[in-house]
Amino acid sequence: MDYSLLWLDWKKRGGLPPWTGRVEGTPETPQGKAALRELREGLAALGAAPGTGCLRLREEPGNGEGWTLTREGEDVVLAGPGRGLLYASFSLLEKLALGREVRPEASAPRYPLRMLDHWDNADGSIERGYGGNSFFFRGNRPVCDGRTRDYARLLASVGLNACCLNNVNVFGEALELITGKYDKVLREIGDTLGEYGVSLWLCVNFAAPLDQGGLPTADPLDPAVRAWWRETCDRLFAAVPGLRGFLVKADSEGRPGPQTYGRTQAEGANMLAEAVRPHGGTILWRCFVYNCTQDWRDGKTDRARAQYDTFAPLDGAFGENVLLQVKNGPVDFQVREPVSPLLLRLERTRSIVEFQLAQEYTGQQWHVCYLAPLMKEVLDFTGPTGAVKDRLEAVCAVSNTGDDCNWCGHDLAAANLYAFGRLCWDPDLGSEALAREWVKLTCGPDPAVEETVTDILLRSREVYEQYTSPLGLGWLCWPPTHYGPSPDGFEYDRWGTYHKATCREIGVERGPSGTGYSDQYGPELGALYGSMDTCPEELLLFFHRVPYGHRMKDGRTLLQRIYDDHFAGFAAAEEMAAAWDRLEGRVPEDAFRRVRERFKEQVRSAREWRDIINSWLYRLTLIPDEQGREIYL
Ligand code: GCV
Repeated sequence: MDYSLLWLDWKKRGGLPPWTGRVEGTPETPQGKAALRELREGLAALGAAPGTGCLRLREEPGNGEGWTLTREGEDVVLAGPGRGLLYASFSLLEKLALGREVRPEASAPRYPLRMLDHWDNADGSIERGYGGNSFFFRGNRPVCDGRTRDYARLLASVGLNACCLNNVNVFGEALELITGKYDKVLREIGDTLGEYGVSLWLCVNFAAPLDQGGLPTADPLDPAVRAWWRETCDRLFAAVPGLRGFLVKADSEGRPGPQTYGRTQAEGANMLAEAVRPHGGTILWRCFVYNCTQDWRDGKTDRARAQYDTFAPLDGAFGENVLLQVKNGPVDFQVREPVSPLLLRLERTRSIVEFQLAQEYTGQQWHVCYLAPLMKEVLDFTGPTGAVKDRLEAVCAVSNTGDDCNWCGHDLAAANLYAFGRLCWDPDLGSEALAREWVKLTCGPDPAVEETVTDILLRSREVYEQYTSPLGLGWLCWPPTHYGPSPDGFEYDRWGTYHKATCREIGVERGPSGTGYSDQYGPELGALYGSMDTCPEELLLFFHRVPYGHRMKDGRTLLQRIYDDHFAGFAAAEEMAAAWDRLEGRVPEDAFRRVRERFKEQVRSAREWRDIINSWLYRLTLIPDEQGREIYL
């Protein structure tokens, strides 16, 4: 095996309870059987020895995911349907591995759909992938092998239950995934994932009736198009029993969609929903719809507004088996954005929030950036319509995995995968607790390692934010790769992501006197965000065009705050790298070396960010740093 098992690499430890020596039960479902196997193998690896009592698995009928743990005399009983037993087993193994007391409890997931989206292409590359190539596609075809199974185990171990195999941008051989050509291997993948309770999803091309079906149109209201999708789904769902539905990127960044035919997003989504409905299928319809050919001279169009403006008026028009998939922020996975107002607005439409574990704009898995705090911020965000986490039906994230030996490129990026799964099961868990758990499960019980790595993880997002793009401004990165600084890179381009910096002020005004974006939050939040005086400072430059001399709450000018953040962020990156160096000999040698290499790059890049952003603003303003630190002309 040329890859690690991440947190599932159970390590021998003493002091296991006596009932762990024997596991009994005769589960009948594939998931129940997987639970039994995981427990037997996991307990043996943890060093369980024969003792008094035993661990019993009691499989109950049904397809639910909840489970209970009770004591019966000297025995411990895990009860639930097969899928529940699977989650119970991993939870128990984790507790034992962490040395925690095992107490009676009941657990059930908060969301029925907890999903990872792969942006894997059929040719084996991964769009915005930073952990190697695809392990789902090799040689321009899907593959099912031992890694598929280990991946399913990893997902199940943190409670994830769905995975979308291919990139939302569907091209090349991926167009054939629904045509019958790959039914056999898709079935194998579906079954392998299904053994671990993970359902299979595919991204489809909205224009497939035209591109693959040979029809003259893909108009969602055309009877022949509707019939084509129905027949395609009838065949596909019968051939691939693990399939649960489609994820669709339509009318987005050049992808075809209903707009071409003058139809609404609801008409497009509902047409597909009707085709998958007889098979119990669901359509995940992405809301990432905006004008990506904006003229930078056009000061009226505000990309941040686009998704709400398109979808809010359609609330209630979507079929029951449609979920609108909404990115966590209104623009695109920047290190800091406000919560998407669409997530607060939809009332009669089911929704799924989309996070991005793939660190496209957050350091590309060369920089540490622990994303649990960002995800918590979104899930816990409470507006007049309640907390986001209570309004959602489902949660998904763009996966950060690939075929690298450590799955994620950066060893510490696996913490994001772990925390994401756990938060989907229980959004009330805390970022710090999850970080600590992940460190201990991955690196063992050394307290120095736990403290150091937890501290690095918890600081990492803020540090990244400090040395890159300040106060919600975003988009100062190099356009071709989205990595490294290039403050004017996006400025005169078509993406609708502008800072409009002059010698006096910076940012786009999105309050009532500007694009009016803040009004999408309703009266209370709209007023909060809409005024520079009340807008939370960390989002000041997302919402407002601000003079450099604007006084921040602590009395510093905006410009000085930006300078300070960049100096502090770089210093913190150096500190984190030094802290990691002190762990030499305490973490496995290969992981130590890999992470040290990544830190070298992070420090190099952080210095570049600091100097380029500070110089850019100094050259614009000619206002020096109050502390006289070096800024380059
Ligand atoms: C998969 C951003 C990324 C694209 C991505 C797109 C999306 O624009 O840069 O690579 O496409 O988001 O989420 O669809």
